[in-house]
Amino acid sequence: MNAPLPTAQLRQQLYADMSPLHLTPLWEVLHALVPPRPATPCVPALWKYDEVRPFLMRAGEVITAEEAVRRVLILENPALRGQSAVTQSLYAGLQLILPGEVAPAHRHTQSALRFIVEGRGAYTAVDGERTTMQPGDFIITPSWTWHDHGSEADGPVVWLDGLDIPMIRFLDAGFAENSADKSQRVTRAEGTSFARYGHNMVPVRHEPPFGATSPIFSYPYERSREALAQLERSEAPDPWDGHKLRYVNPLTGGWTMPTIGTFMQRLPAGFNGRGWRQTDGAVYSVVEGQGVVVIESGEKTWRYAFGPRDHFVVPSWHTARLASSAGCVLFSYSDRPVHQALGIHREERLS
Ligand code: GTQ
Repeated sequence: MNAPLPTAQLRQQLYADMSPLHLTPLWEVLHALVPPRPATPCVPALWKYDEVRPFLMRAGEVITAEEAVRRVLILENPALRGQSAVTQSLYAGLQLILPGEVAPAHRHTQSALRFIVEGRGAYTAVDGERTTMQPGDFIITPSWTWHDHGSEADGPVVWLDGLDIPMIRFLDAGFAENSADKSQRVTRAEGTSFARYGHNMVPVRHEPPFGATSPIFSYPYERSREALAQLERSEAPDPWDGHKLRYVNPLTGGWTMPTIGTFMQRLPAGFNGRGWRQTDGAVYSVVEGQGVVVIESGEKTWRYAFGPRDHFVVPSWHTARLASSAGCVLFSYSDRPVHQALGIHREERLS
């Protein structure tokens, strides 16, 4: 009689025998599938604008906006190379447009934001209305709206593109098409959507033009900056965030887009913030001033000194704190609307 095989061997035999039927034992992977806390593969990263800009300008020499369709350098999370992702759910890139160029009209189910980083005078057109870009403006391209970009500026214009590309890929819900027209025909005067929806009033009879997305597609920096400056004069900063506001859809009070939440915050001079962590990984674009972000996870610590036009990413459930000796303004975006819609958003503020 043969001795019974050891359990470990029996298990390995079972795995091997059932593998051709595409069957896998849960108990070997359960811990990783249902982790006690988020264990993102993403890592923190910083892109210094001074280091990135020369490559953007070189891109401007080797390809036109039209040829590239979108002349963008993707900010890839160092731990997700090749995936065109800055976090598991979000995309970030820096787009360059040079004087006289056009990035041709197309539309897609992915939602996009533009945050203007350098230069002024380029435009983006959304469903027939153009908006001129100024540094610090937050502009959105709602899902499935026609959009093209162009420039009548006299120098390069660079903006941060934030899209939900990895999320839509995950859902296998991406559609796109190109327009027959390179540039859209302008059907509404610039400023129309802001006049209709941007002043705490809305037209008496209206249909939300962009479904679940805000009807305002450009939120000028002038307004956000003034609001934050006023708050800084009139009240104490939040110990974690400084003075932080979230951009809203004026029709609902909710997020400007269904998949991406956006924020702008002012850290007053001498701010030394407390740490927090949240499930939504966030991308930051530094608008003005200087500061430091310290990010921690497990035994690891990252410390980034940042200045204007730098970008950094704080991954899910990493502890972060912000400090600024001279004061600064930060724009950021994350997938928080999705976490909240699913009822899984968590945030912890450390004392
Ligand atoms: O401007 O439409 O960075 O479709 C990536 C995909 C920008 C855009 C990106 C896009 C766009």
